[in-house]
Order: sequence, then C-alpha cells, then structure tokens
Amino acid sequence: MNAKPNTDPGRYHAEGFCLFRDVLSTEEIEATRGELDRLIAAMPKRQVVYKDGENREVDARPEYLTEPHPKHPFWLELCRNPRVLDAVEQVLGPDLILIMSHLIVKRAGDGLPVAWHQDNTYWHSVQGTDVTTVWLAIDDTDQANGCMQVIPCTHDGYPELDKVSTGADDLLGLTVEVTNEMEEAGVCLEMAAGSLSVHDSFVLHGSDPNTSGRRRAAYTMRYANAKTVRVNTGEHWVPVYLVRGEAGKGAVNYVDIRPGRELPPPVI
Ligand SMILES: O=C(O)CCC(=O)C(=O)O
Repeated sequence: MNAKPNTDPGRYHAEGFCLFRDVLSTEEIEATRGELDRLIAAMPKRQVVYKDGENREVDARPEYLTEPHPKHPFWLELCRNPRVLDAVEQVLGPDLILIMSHLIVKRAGDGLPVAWHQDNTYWHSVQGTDVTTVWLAIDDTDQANGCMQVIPCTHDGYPELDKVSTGADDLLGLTVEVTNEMEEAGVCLEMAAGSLSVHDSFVLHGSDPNTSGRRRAAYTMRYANAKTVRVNTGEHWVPVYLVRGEAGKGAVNYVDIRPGRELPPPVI
C-alpha cells in the first residue's frame, strides 16, 4: 500500500477517487474543531446505529455522529461551502444535491476500523451512479491514526458486491471480501487538516483502527448529480438539499439552499 494518492480530478472517473489539498483554511478548520468538540461533549450515553445489517443500541461513540447537517446550521453551511462544492463539481458536474453527512471521529488509541465496503449498497433510497463522498480531514490523518484507504478502480462497471459479517468490533459490522492482491493495491489517503478527498459510491474503501496517540476526525459529506440521480425523499431519512445548479425534472421535495438562499430552520 505505497502508491501516492491521485490529485488529478481528470483521473477520478477511471480510479474512483481524487484528493484535493488545502481546501479549507486553518481558521475554518479551527472553527470546525470547536463545533465538533461541542457535539462530542453533548453526545448521549447510548445510541441506535445501523450495524451488521440491522439497527442496534450501542454505547455512543464519536464515530457515529451521523447527519449533523439538518440539525446544526454550522454543518449545513459547511456542506454548501463554495470551495467544497467546486471540488465536487469537478467530478460530478454543475448540478448538485447534498444527500447525507456523517462525522467519523476516531479517538486517540481507540478508533474503530472501517472494513472494506461500497457506500451505495447501504443507500437504497438513492438511484443512480453519479454519487460521491467528500471526506474532509478535520485533523491531520495518516496510516497510524486510521486514514481512509481506497482500492482504485473497484467501482469499474458499478458492481454491487456481497457483504459478509466481520464478526469484529468495527464501524459497520459487515465487509466485502477482498483478495491480498486487491488489498496491496490500496492507497492511503494521508492528508493535512483542511484537505479533502472525493470517492465514488461504488469504490471499495475502509480504514484501520486508530493506534496512535492522536485523534482522527473527518466530516463526510455525500453529494449526487441532481439531474442523473433520483432520491426517493419519502424513504430517505434526511432532507435532500439542492446546493448548486438545477434539479432534474422528477425531483420532489428538495430543499433549495443554493447561494443567497437562507438556510431552513434546524430539524430537531
Ligand atoms: O472515515 C473512514 O475511515 C471511513 C469513511 C467511509 O467509509 C466513507 O466515507 O464512506
């Protein structure tokens, strides 16, 4: 796993991912860490998470800070940050919807691994392939604190790969089985805070546990092409936001937060 991450958006479609360095400033990252610390301090003791194919009640962990954006304007504003959207536009085109987000925070020495998986097989309300995840580094990230890893080109042909139980304590409880050869082709997305990667919803990715003395915090923001992807908003668990360009003809109930629009009241 020695290959350098691809930083050329022109290779995104062939390889399934791309890294953009220094997208947010030091000040923006410091403000983001402050908001994150407030969310972590307010975490409940127990929470229900989707794990091993079903909803389960578990001890709350900062890896499970799902969907902060409808509840807190700070995170929704970050999801429509023009520099974040410029990166997404380079791989998905000018018409964009925000469909989900998730803060995945691995505490120092105690961060859960994330087994190899594809995102799309978890999102049945989302129909289409032009879907990407922005993975924003809130802390510096490297292999020791559990940076994300991607197996290039595994999205090719958009296969829907079977999942099996990991039988271990990890974020999802499920994994896609990969060969040693595939694993060796994996790329570690090491980056400084403020940089981000984008990855296709079919590409295989995951991460190791955090064995370092440093926290690893990331904010994942999930976007789709507003014209080629259809989200069933009756079934989807959070509002869908139009963030740039135009929605497709069949779009129903998207919330318009394009530049200049006021943000809607938080959904509690
Ligand atoms: O943050 C990680 O380690 C994994 C992220 C991930 O699986 C995702 O963004 O879909």
